[in-house]
Amino acid sequence: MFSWLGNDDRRKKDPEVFQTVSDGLKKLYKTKLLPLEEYYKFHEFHSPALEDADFDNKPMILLVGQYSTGKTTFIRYLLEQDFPGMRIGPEPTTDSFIAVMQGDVEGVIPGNALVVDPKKPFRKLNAFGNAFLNRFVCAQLPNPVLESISVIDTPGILSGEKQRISRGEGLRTAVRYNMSRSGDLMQSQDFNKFQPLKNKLLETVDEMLAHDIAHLMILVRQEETQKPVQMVKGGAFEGTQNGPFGHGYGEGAGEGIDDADWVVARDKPMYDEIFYTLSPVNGKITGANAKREMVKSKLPNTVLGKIWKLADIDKDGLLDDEEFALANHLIKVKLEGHELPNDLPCHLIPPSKRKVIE
Ligand SMILES: [Ca+2]
Repeated sequence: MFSWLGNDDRRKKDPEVFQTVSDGLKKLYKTKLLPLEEYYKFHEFHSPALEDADFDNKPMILLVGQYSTGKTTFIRYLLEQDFPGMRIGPEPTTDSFIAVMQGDVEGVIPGNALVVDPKKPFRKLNAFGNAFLNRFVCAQLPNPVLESISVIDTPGILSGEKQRISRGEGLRTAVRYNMSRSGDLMQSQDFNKFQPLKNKLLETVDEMLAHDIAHLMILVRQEETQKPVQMVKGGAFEGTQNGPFGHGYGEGAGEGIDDADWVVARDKPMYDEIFYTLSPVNGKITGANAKREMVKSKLPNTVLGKIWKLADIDKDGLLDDEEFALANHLIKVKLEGHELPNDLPCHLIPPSKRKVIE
């Protein structure tokens, strides 16, 4: 008589063990949600049942918009290459729905073949009829971007009457067809005989939402941490993980890293004024005079020592006006709470000394 208690406990102790999130979702759908959908004829009134392909396929991006807004150009930019069936131009060019997907060989699969392929998530589109399928193709090609996502290019949406007429009305026909089909279905149903409430089916779904899905969410995080970290390839950010969004990029000692001008030059006139009060000889001030000024920052001697080493670029024990400005710049960086670099980054080296260093 306490079977409900036993049931519930067992569930908490031994949640279903799944290898991957998509396997888990697939199994949960088939064992817990699908029976409910079937019982209430959800597939007849609303949408067809999900198939394996709906779980196994990559996330899909559908690009929708006015014609000539650059939808196809955008896809080409993402892929960094052309795709079969691609047409770009000022006038309505893409006149079909093109599913751009990963494939070992480059090629185009027509819509009629796509809707019978159980590995592709397009089988339900069969319902839209030939008018639509004639305007639906899959462009297959090997591409690293497509290993993670699929993209669907669509014909531009037309507002003008002239263009609308000159184009096929596949989509419009398909929508009309589906609306009349659902109308017919509703009429043929006897709502007095609609299935009575079956609590067990609802409880199963409740349980799935409360326990199984929660368990899968943990698995999502695990899968993500196990993924190899993708490094940026090529360009100024080669080898970094987050490009310009990496920790500390462009801040503190990294400020001015992308600028053509030496970042220290911005405040150099201010530092120069102090420099000329420190009795420079042949354009350089002594360590003792520099120290007198630098301790005013109240930074600990260990930090100032590090700044001195970074700033005395030619290691002659003296600071010229550029080195002194650099020392003050580094003091500012430290006072603003940033870390000091162990080696002076290239962009902080005064331009006049860059040749000396190389
Ligand atoms: Ca020096």
